[in-house]
Amino acid sequence: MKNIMNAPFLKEFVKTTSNMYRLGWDERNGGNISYLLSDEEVKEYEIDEVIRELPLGFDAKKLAGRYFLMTGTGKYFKNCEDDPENNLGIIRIKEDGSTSELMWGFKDGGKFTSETPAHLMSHIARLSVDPSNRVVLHTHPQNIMAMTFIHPISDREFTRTIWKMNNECIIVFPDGIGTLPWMVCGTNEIGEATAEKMKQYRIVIWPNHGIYGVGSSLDEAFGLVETVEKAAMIYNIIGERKIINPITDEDLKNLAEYFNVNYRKDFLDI
Ligand code: 2HA
Ligand code: ZN
Repeated sequence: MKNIMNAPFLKEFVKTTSNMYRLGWDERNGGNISYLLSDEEVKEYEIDEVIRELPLGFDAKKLAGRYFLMTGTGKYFKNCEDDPENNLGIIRIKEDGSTSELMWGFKDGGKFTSETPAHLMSHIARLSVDPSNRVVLHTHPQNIMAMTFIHPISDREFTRTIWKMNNECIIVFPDGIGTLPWMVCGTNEIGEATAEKMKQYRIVIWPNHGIYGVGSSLDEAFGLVETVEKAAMIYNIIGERKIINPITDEDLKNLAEYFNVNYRKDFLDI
């Protein structure tokens, strides 16, 4: 059995939290990540003893037996790389679906992120449409947050604006962006609403708060979020100034067709 401290998935995970912290996206304890471990990953490392039980407070039966590496509640992204064992944990979902078992980490008595409902419910939703999904990532990027204060909150309108701020966008997320109304964070309700959106989107915006991105790897989930954030930054730089050289709906259609992506045709006025 190998020591988990050397696990490539753990190294990549903590590098991601450091990177996100340095981008200014994860102030204080802002942001959280959950990573579904594969059976091979679990077997290789010493994570087969239950340390203690942690109740979930919602039904995650569909994830029974699965292992998740997660950030801890109240923990800072800034500190994960130097001290993974206190700031992160690995839980296994019990057969009853409403309890989890701590298998590693949260050494100082901590527990999983306050956004665990949104994370696990999003895993369930994404796995139902994409069995390769592994990562749910939540963060507070500056430009996305700013944009949600001044832009209409609708899936179609938000997606259209972002698609038109960078040619890459329709190629990277042809499925578009889901948006929620403002809701109290950390609750089962926002978890359920996020997961509902995740059945059709890989990106969900929480107005005045942040964003969720998902994917089959940390790179993929992070890459989605950074692409949206870059586009939101262009939007904010342009501000009130008149756009005289726009990306048109016709341009978007041509891009999507050339790159052969299955885009939301109903989001274009064509
Ligand atoms: O706990 O990001 O949404 C940190 C958060 C809550
Ligand atoms: Zn948050």
